[in-house]
Amino acid sequence: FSSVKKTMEIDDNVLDGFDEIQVKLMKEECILTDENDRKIGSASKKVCHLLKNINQGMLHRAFSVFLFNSKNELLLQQRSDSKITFPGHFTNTCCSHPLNFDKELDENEAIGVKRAAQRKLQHELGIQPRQLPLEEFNYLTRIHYKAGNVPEDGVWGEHEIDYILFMKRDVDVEPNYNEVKSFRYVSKEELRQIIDNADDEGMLLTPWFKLIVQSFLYKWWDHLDDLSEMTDHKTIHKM
Ligand code: DMA
Ligand code: MN
Repeated sequence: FSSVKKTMEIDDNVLDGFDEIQVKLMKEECILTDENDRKIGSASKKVCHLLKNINQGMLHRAFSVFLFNSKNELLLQQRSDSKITFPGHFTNTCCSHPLNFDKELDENEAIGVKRAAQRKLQHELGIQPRQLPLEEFNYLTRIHYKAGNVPEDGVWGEHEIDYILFMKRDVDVEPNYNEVKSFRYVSKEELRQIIDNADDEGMLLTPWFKLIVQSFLYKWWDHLDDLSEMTDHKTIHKM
C-alpha cells in the first residue's frame, strides 16, 4: 500500500508549477493504439506523455497540420512558454490529439482526426471552423515517432502515431497566447534558412517538425496542388 501511495504522490507532483490552463488540459482523454494504429484503449493526456509509460511502450494517436496560404507559404507557430512539452519551440501549424469520443474516434477517411484538427486550429490559432472545411484536409500518411521533452526533464515525452494533414487555404488567425507565442508564414526558401540558422540563433524546433522537414516536407510542398501521388494511407513511417 505504501508504495502505491508513493507512486501516486510522485505522479501528482509532476504538474506542480505549470500553467493552470495547461494542467487542466492534461485531463483530456487520448486514444491509445498499438504500432499498427489499432485502438487498444484510452488514457489521460498526462498519462500518455509520462516517459515512464512511454518507456513501457505506451503509444497514442495524434495529428500534425501543415496549413499553407494561396502563396504556398507554410504557417509556422511558436509554442507558448506555458506549454508543458516543448515550450517556446517553433513547429508546424498545429499539433494535438484526437480524443476518446465517437466523433473523433471515427476512422472512416480519418474524419475523426480531421475533426480534432478543426477543433484545435480554432482553439490554438482562432481560425474559424467554416474556414477549415473537413473535406479540404488532405490526410497524407502516418508517422510513428518517440521523443523526450526539451528541455530534457526526464518526466515528459511524446510517443505517437501522427497523422499528417495538409490544407491550402487563406484563413484569419487570432492566436490564443496561452498556446501560441508567435506565428508567421514562410516560403520554402525561408524555411530552409530558418532550419540552417536555428542552432546558431538558439531557435528551438520540435523534434517531430525536424523529422518531417528532413524526410518528406519539401517533396510534399512541391506537390501542394495535387497531393494524390504523395498520399500513402497504408504505411506507418517509423522515424
Ligand atoms: C501533440 O501536440 C501532437 C504532436 C503531433 C506532437 P501538442 O503538444 O501541441 O498537443 P496539445 O496542443 O494538445 O497540447
Ligand atoms: Mn502527444
